Amino acid sequence: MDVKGLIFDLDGVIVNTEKNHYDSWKKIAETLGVDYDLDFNENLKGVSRSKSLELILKKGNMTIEESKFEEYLALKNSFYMKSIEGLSANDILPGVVSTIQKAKKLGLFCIIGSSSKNARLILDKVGLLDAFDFIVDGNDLKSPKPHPEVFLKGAELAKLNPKECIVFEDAASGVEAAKKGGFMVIAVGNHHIKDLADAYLETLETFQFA
Ligand code: B16
Ligand code: MG
Repeated sequence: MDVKGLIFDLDGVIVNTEKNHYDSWKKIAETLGVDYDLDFNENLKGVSRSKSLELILKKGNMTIEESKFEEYLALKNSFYMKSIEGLSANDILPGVVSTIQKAKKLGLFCIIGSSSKNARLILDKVGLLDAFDFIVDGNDLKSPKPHPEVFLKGAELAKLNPKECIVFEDAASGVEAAKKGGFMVIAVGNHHIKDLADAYLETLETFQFA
């Protein structure tokens, strides 16, 4: 395959922020009286903020009014914002910086494909906002993961065909999105999705440019 672009998911691939999302959703679930654990959290990885709350409500067999729904979304984001106050370059996951540097030397596009509406803020905090040629995030999407829109938009911005890109993902919804879009996808750092992707890496440190 003639690879011309690398598309990286953000939370869980570039930065170690999945723990922050987990802690914030756990607090919301507990407020709602819904059991929340790491296994259930796998369903929320890569999924939009509102879809995540829908899944928690469904688990608890609950419905709430629209205004309450919006309040919980805002509350979750305020917990999350508080938890990432101290985020810095120390939170960049292993192998990320060297992979980007190598890709640039080889003339490959580096693209972010994230469901998060906070993607630019996170990248700024860790000093990687200028490291990517294109950023597609939750603010740009009509259909979030597992729909392929996020990755198709990223490839399109670089004028690339999906077959010319590799997607790196840590979530089942992201792997599904990449596959639906016709991308090769490498799962990173999450054993739960090892068998869903085309390949698996414990960290980006072991990524080999062919
Ligand atoms: P926000 P990714 C996703 O980011 C996270 O995996 C997921 O846990 C989160 O709910 C979603 O972004 C929305 O994030 O509330 O910040 O808009 O993994 O696609 O980079
Ligand atoms: Mg992710």
